[in-house]
Amino acid sequence: MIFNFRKSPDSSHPSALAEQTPPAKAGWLARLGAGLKKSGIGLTEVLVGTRVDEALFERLEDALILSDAGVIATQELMAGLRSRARFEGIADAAELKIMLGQALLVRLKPLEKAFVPRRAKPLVVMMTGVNGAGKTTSIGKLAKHFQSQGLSVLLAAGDTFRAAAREQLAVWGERNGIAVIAQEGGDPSAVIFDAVGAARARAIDVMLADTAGRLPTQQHLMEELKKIRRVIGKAMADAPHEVLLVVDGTTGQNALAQVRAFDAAVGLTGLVVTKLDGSAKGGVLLAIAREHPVPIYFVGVGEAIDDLQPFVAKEFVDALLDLAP
Ligand SMILES: Nc1nc2c(ncn2[C@@H]2O[C@H](COP(=O)(O)OP(=O)(O)O)[C@@H](O)[C@H]2O)c(=O)[nH]1
Ligand SMILES: [Mg+2]
Repeated sequence: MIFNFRKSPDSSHPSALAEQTPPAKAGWLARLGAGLKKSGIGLTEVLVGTRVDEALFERLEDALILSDAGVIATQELMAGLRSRARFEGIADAAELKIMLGQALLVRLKPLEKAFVPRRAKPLVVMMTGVNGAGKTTSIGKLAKHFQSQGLSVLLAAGDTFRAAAREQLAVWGERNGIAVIAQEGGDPSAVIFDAVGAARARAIDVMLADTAGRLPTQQHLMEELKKIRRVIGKAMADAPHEVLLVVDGTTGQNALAQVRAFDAAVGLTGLVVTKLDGSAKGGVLLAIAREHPVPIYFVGVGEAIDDLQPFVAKEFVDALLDLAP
């Protein structure tokens, strides 16, 4: 099973998983592919033609823009592709597709980074993002992911705005035998501060802190997020060890604005990109790579518990272009 691969540090890198495709994995790759194919309507169908000519390049350029790759990233990619196709005398669309895949991989590979637990005890992970991005769901999935690696997990219900968010976490905790630190209403910093203390006292391996959704334009809420980060640092030096932004993969170019704003406010260490199963906007990862690169630790490809997987650039590109793995 794929989780066993992650036990030793060397084979823990996601690309170690890319070499083989166990059955469980084939399922979620198919979902990633099915979602991305919606953006691929352009990308794959454009490249079905026979001849490589200017019209094909133009259709490809449009398709990249429509998938939310962004104008600058698209233009750079196209310039490289055109000159390479000319230089190598590429006349066949299938060859061009392979070239495009290579070009995308070169750009997305730097975003691939393995999430390394066990570097601190507890490893304190703060989850941020706008409403509905998938923060709370991702915490549940990550809790399961870490538990299956033999790590103990504790959750902090730092979304004190919505009682439902607390309930949602409590259900998760109950189902998986994980303690959840929560308070009725109150200050999110205080809840998370307490949770760090509890995690230390209980010798927990990974502590995941939920936070309320907020928009980058809501200044006071962004200030609150900074405060949460500072207070975590008071509960444990070096913490938070990870500050993750959860972005909804279907929001397209707006995701880039979120990456910029949350990074400026709290210093992001990584991204979780959710809902790629429903996305026609997979190109936005290219825009992030070009404009404001932050490592992508995990991608979400569905609502079920195993639908959060380490980001592997090669898999993403193969799914985007419908290339056989
Ligand atoms: N299809 C799909 N839905 C997701 C994914 N991740 C989260 N969701 C759904 O998105 C909705 C909002 O998630 P939630 O975790 O409550 O968002 P939060 O406000 O950021 O905490 C829920 O209905 C989730 O089931 C994903 O990868 N794929
Ligand atoms: Mg939530």
